[in-house]
Formats: sequence, structure tokens, C-alpha cells
Amino acid sequence: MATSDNKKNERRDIDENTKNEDLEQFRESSDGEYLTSEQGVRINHTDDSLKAGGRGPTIMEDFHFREKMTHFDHERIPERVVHARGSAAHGFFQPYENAAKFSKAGFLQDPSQKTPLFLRISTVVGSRGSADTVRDVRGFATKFYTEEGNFDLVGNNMPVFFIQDAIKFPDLVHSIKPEPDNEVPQASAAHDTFWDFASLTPETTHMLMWVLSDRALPRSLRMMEAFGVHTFRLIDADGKSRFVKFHWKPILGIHSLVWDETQKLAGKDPDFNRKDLWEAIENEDYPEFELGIQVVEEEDEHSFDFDILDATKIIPEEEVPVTPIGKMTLNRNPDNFFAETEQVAFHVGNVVPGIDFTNDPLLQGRLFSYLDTQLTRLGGPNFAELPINRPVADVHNNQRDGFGRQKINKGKGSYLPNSVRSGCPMHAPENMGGYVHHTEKVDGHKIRERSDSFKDHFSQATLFWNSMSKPEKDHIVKAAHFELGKVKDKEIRKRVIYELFNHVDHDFAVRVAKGVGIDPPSDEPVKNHGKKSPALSMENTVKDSIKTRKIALLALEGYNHSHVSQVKDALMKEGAQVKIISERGDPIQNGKDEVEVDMTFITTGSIMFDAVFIPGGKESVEALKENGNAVHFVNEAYKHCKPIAAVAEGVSFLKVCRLPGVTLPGPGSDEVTNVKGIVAGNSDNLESFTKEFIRAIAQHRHWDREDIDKVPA
Ligand code: HDE
Repeated sequence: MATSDNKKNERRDIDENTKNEDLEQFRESSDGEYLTSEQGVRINHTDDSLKAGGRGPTIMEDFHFREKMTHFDHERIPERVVHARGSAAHGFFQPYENAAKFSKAGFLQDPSQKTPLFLRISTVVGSRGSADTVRDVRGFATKFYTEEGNFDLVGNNMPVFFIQDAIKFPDLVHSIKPEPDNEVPQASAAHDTFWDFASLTPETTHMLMWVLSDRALPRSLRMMEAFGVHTFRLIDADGKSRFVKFHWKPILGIHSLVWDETQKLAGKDPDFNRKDLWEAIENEDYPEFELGIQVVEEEDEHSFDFDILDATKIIPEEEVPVTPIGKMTLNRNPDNFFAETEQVAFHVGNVVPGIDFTNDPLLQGRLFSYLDTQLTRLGGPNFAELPINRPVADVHNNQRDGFGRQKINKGKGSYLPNSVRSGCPMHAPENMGGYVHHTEKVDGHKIRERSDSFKDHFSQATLFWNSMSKPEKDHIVKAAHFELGKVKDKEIRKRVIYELFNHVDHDFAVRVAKGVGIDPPSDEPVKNHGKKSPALSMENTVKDSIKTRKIALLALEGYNHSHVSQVKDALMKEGAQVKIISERGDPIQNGKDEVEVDMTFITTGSIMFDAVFIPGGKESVEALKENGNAVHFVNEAYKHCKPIAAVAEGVSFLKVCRLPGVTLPGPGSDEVTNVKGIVAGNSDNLESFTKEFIRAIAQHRHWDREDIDKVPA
């Protein structure tokens, strides 16, 4: 019999390209090829079925017709029960330094090593064809193809979850999905059954605050934070365990859309976020996220005023800082949506040595669900053999057969122990990378109960509320007005306000009540503890770059060419994209100068942009003033708090737009002004004007515009 000594502890060297090379054997391009059947028989005619005479019946013998149609009839697989709509990208992970003091995981050791990965980002509630910009949690699932096997970090863009125990997941999902009688509404929590469930389930409160916040409306999938949510364990080479929370931090900062904009985008460009991710990668603006960890020593497990096994709680970053340990770069779009983005199967249980689980009851239940769900969705137990799911590490075991089996296992016997295959594949000893579960003493009564340490459902919801800036709070209140406003049953609305929100913050509950026709609660059951965690506010995010922001430049015939070219060049130098929008698709001119038009008022709208610029040019500006679409464009951008800039005659156009609360400089003013993100200048100070505009764009949104509700856009 063979022993482990016969087998070298050698692993394949992995680099950034390893998975790409692995996928190459499955790729097919039919360039220059002739059409064939699935059996490789050349087909010379696929436009008519085989018939008995030109007007006669189709003949069964037509194997090509039957094969083509049968395949088509079975092209669909069940969509994911949650997270059905997703977008994905390939990339790599590179550690900043050796992380051995925390974890022995191979892919965290060598800063020169790049581990290939595949990231799928999703909405949760909607179907596969639903809009991108709905109010929802975003899934953030990363498959690291490491030399020690696949590690899946299956997280969300919010650090907590609705429920504490996985057994409540079917209830939660049934309540938030479209209602069962009429399958309405699509991709939205704003309906009775969800708020009914939430109002009767106080543990949802903290997560509700996140979902009502701007975090649920990401400007870009490249501008979201993401979290592993549960407390996991890191195991070092000595077998010492530490608790860990995983964080992904976007290099471009965390930025959001506004609610009105998301609703309009859902109609005008339902693929807004998907296209943004795709285009950024095509433009080589590779999205980057830092992986950070919060590490808690085992002996500190009980030193918090919450239970670290409770997934409705965060560990505030001010209490345990996030240590960045490496970076993910997304640098390649998938070749085929179905084969990759749809067929990828994540599983929280896919871990490598150095990473382990805790007894978080939400995590424990997920360990069952992710494997189980693929059996139906991907049609049997062999989904790990699908190209996108295959590890780049070798796979040897005695699992056999089943639908769609790819591997041809040679040799006799598929069991262990065996002698017929010299005892192979044999047990891997720990020192050769064998996975050993962390030894933990477990001693308890068999009970169906929730731990007392899980029973505070409000303190951290209050912490979240307290940590928000004024505009963020206003948005949460407005979001609650919308969500509860859509709930028909007044008892449910009342229960949410009285039983949940009034325990978060009395003032918050009163403000929500006033917008949804409920008598505000008069009592204040708990005093707000007043604690804050500044890290929770998007106000404090990265605001020093305009990289990849989209700027609309509105111009018609007679535009000022030097304004257009100088400002455009300066913005593009900073990494922004500038699109020229006009009335018609043909180039616009001024004398001998001419510029290509990228889009028209018909094919786009302000909602697709981060900022607007109006160059001068008397003829162009006078025509813009008469153009309802142009005025609407600017009004809407104003309402959505986006930076707007104009030079010379362009400033007089802004006056026509009547932006409430903004006083613009008079003609001939040689100052550059910036009032609430409305930047004005003239031809002589173009350079300082552009600098000011860039500063305004980097701020992302200008929330100090208090009169936006007056804007009819
Ligand atoms: Fe999931 N979840 N989930 N989930 N989840 C699925 O698995 C489940 C939870 C998350 O892009 C399903 O393959 C249970 C938390 C992401 O393919 C399913 C519970 C977090 C994705 C499932 C949770 C997530 C899923 C559906 C409660 C953040 C998409 C299809 C215990 C940490 C992965 C599938 C992708 C998908 C079950 C809660 C993230 C049914 C039972 C908490 C990102 O297995």
C-alpha cells in the first residue's frame, strides 16, 4: 500500500493567469469554421426544415432540426432563488504583506503572488431580468482559485443581516419576494408582506436601517463596501485561532445614487450598474477593492456588549480597526454570461486551511444551503466540474457518476480504504495541507432556543442612525416614507413605527410616522444612547478623485470650441469620461471647428451622468434656452445634487433653469464661483474654473441644496 511519503507535497504554482489558462480549453470561437451538428457532422442548410415537398409536413428524420430545437427547448435553468440578477468579473488578489501572523492560508503569504479570482455582484430580491438600481442589498461573492483549493467569500454590501438564525431565511425570503397571489411587486421590499414580517421580527431592525440608507442604492458596483458579515476564524500555522470579520473597501470610495434617480434609471437603463462594471473593465479602469480584517483574539470573545456570533451586529471599526491585508483587482470581463456568471456556484463552506467557521447560527445554516441549492439549479452533483467552478488545484476523490459527469476516472475501485488502487487517493496529512477543523469544545443541551446574548435588537440600529450625517438621515426618513407608504395595511405601518423605529430613536419614529399617515408615538421607550461610529457614514468616504466619473457636456451648433476642448481635456486628464450631448447625432460646428456628438437628448438623460457642463457660445446657449430637454437635463441634475458647471454665456442658460437657492454671477464677472456645487466662470479664467469644477465633481453630490423639492424635474 502506498503511503503519504510516496506523494510529494507539491502544489501547482498559481499566478494571476492560472484560471484564465484553465478556462482556455473550454473556450470556443467559431471564427472561420463551418456549421456542424453536436456530433461534428457538417450542416449545409439550417434555414429550412426537412419537408415532404415545399409545402409538405416536416419529417421526423430531420435530426438537425430535432437536435437544434431540443437544445433550444432546454436552454433555461432555474434562476437563483435569491441573488438571481448578477454581474461578474475576473481578477486577482494580491496580499500586501505576509499575513502568517493571522492565517496560514497559502494565498495570504506571498506579496508577490497573485491569486486568480471571480467576483459576482448581485441584487437579492429581483428576478434575473429585473432592474439594477432597485433598493436592495448587493451580494458580493468572491471565488479565490488558490493553490490549496477554492475559497469562496460570499458576502454582501451591508455588514449585518436581517435575521440571526438561518431557519428564518425561508420566511424572510418568502416575505420580501413578490406576493404569492399576483407576483407583485418585482424587486422591491415596499409591500405588505415584507413589512409585516419585519414588524413582527425585531431582530431585522438594524438591517432595516441599512436597507433604508443610501447603501442600498450604489452609484456603481465599483463604489460599494462589502463585508463577510459573519465572524469567521483565522487559523495560524500553530493552530491558534482568532476571530475575524472580513471587509472589502473600494479604492474609489463609497458613493450612492439618489432614490428618484434610481427609479428613473430602472426604466431608462435597467442595466445601469451592470454596464458600468463592464465598461470600466473594457476601458481598463480596473475596479479595486482592499481586503481588510478585524481580528479579535479568542480571549476577547466576550469583551463586547453584543455577541460576536450574532450576524445582526457589527464590530465598530473604532473598537477594532480594519487592517488592510491585500487588494483585489478586476481586470477581465467574462467571455460568456451563462457559462460563467450564471453557472458559477458559490458556497460559504468552500474554505482553505487557515480559514474556519464559528458557531454563528446564520453561518451554520448557510453551510447547508449553498451546496444544496446547486443540485437543482445546476442539475446534479457535478457542478464543481463546470469550467468556472473548477479549482486550479488538483481534485482527487472517490465521488463518482451523476448527471453531466465530465471526469473519466481511471482504475478500479472508488472507495477507501482500498488495495486495488494502492490505497489512493490517500489521506492528506495536516503538514501537507490537509484541512483540519479547528478543535473547539462544544458542550450543551439540545435546545431550540436563541441565546440571551442575541436579544438586544436596537442598540446598533441606534448606533447606525446616530452615525449618519444630516442628508443621510433625511434620505432614510424619505426611504421609510416610500416603503411604508406602499404598505396598504395601516396596522403594519404602525407596528413598524411603534415596535421598531421608536426603539431606535424617538425623533426618527415621529418623522416617519408624519409621512405615512400614522399618529406619531408619544412615548419614548428607550433613551438614545448617543453613541456614534463615524466609519458608518458615507460622508467620510474618499472624495479626492473624479476617476471614471461621467460628465455630460451639453452643446448645440455655435458652441464655443475652446471651452469644449479645454475643459474636456482637463477632465479626461483626471480620469473622467466626457460625453457630448446634443439635439441630433451629427457633428456640431462652429465655423471651421467641429466636434462629434456622443449621445442625444433622446438616447440619454442626466440620470446617466455624474455632472453636467455647459460651455459658452452664444448661438448654442440661446438654442439650449429654448430646448426643454436641455433645461430638464440641468434641472434634474440639480435635483439629484450633481455638480453643474457653466462658462461665459453658459451661465445665462443656468439662469433660465431657475435653480432654487443659487445666485449666479452676473455677466462679465471675472470670478469663479461655486455655490452648492454650481460652478460658474468665464473664458478668461478657464483654468481655475476647471479646477473648481473638478473639486465639485470629486465631492460626488452636493447635499446642501435644500430646495430641491421645488425643482419640477
Ligand atoms: Fe445567501 N444564498 N443565504 N446570504 N447569498 C444564496 O445560493 C442563504 C446570506 C449571498 O452570486 C443562495 O447559489 C441562507 C448572507 C450571496 O451566486 C442560497 C441564508 C449573506 C449570494 C442562499 C443566507 C448571503 C447568495 C441562492 C441565511 C451575506 C449569491 C443561490 C442563513 C454574508 C451568490 C445560491 C452568487 C446566494 C442561502 C444569507 C450572501 C439559497 C440560507 C448573510 C452573495 O443558497
